[in-house]
Amino acid sequence: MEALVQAALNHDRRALARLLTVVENRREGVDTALAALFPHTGRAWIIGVTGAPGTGKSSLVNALAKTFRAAGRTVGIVAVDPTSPFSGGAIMGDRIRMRDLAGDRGVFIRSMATRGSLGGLSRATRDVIRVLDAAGFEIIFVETVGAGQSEVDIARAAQTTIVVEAPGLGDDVQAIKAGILEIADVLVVNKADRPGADNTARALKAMLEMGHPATRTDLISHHGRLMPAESAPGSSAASIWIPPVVSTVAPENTGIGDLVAALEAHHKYLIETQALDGLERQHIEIELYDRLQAALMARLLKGVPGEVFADVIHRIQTRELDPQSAVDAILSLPDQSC
Ligand SMILES: Nc1nc2c(ncn2[C@@H]2O[C@H](COP(=O)(O)OP(=O)(O)O)[C@@H](O)[C@H]2O)c(=O)[nH]1
Ligand SMILES: [Mg+2]
Repeated sequence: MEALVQAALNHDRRALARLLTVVENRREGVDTALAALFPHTGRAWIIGVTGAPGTGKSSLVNALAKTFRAAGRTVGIVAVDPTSPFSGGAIMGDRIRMRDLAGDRGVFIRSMATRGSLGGLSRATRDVIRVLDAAGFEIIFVETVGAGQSEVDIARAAQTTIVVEAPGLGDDVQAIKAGILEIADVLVVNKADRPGADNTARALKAMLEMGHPATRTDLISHHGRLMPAESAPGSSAASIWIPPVVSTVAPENTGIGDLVAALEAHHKYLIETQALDGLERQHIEIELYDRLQAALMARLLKGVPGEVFADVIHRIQTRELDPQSAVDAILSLPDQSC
């Protein structure tokens, strides 16, 4: 395992692929490997790309990766699509879309397998990002389907989050519903070649103006969220970030230059306002609680026999026991180690 970690750190692509499989499937030695890698992490710029299926996320990542590669920067891509449980479909599609990047040693593409729970997926995604970060990829894109809270959580592991919309899907309304606009640092209206794109862009801008009134001095936007000015890291009038709306046609590379400029501006803003540190602290806090929760739950389940749960569930169903009393009873069982 030690040799594998060392080889991955030395940019050995086969070792990197093997290590990612170990990490993703939580094979034996995974925690040791991740611990050895950890001191090498924290250097990459992580860009989340989220939005409804078919809006053009993969096409955009492909165009962005090519642009960053042309500027000499290395790129890692992590594609997460929990809505496609069958390994063939979406992943093959992404591979084909990403073929322009194939053979470029400065790019590494990883499609996450989608088995297991979303909680497990978000943990595995975090670990995979970390491996690519340690291996020295300067920019890491994480593509997720913006369909629910878990995907939003995955997107939150990023420093810069792109929310992708496309005209004609009623996406603007869906976006508000999913609370996904809140996490946007940069909004993209892709498929700008399609009818209705201008309306979508206008609707988004109007919504942003409602949510981000630059004239209000008591609230400022931090990482796409409004918060009281005094509680935002590095707060000052200059630290207001209003997510720009960028129109693109990804397959034609239209608007990609503007999008790159918007991304760079956000990164610069994060660095100059010292928001990057605060953001990392926030991410670490969330991760720590997630891991603690998972570890405590695993420990608890190990100490409580399965029959006990079956019995307790039955007693709740027959109204002999209420759910909270059941929890208290399980936690006070003598043979569980919590
Ligand atoms: N007309 C048009 N089609 C696009 C555009 N961007 C992507 N597509 C197409 O939309 C489909 C879905 O794109 P994809 O990148 O896979 O979307 P994802 O599911 O969000 O990753 C593909 O057939 C793309 O070729 C665009 O800007 N204009
Ligand atoms: Mg995709």
